[in-house]
Amino acid sequence: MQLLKIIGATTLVLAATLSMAMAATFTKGTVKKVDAKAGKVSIIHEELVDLEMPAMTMVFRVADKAMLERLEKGQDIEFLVERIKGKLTVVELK
Ligand SMILES: [Cu+2]
Repeated sequence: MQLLKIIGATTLVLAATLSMAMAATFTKGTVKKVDAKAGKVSIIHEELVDLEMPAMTMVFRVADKAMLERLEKGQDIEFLVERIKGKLTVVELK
């Protein structure tokens, strides 16, 4: 029983890793506002293909606040978004 649980958990981890690797589609956007205190950035983004989200302006969290130091208003970026604990989060910047 314990072994089955371990196999199940391992399979889940593998599946998650695989889906992350497959979901690595960068999206283009323009920084509208950086909120360093809140650890958030507002981005005018193109379609988020992996999330089936049309182009719009919205606020994202960032996986690491240090990312915000690389961002400034008006900057054109390419970024990777993941849903972390239900919140859309910028996990990578080009
Ligand atoms: Cu959006």
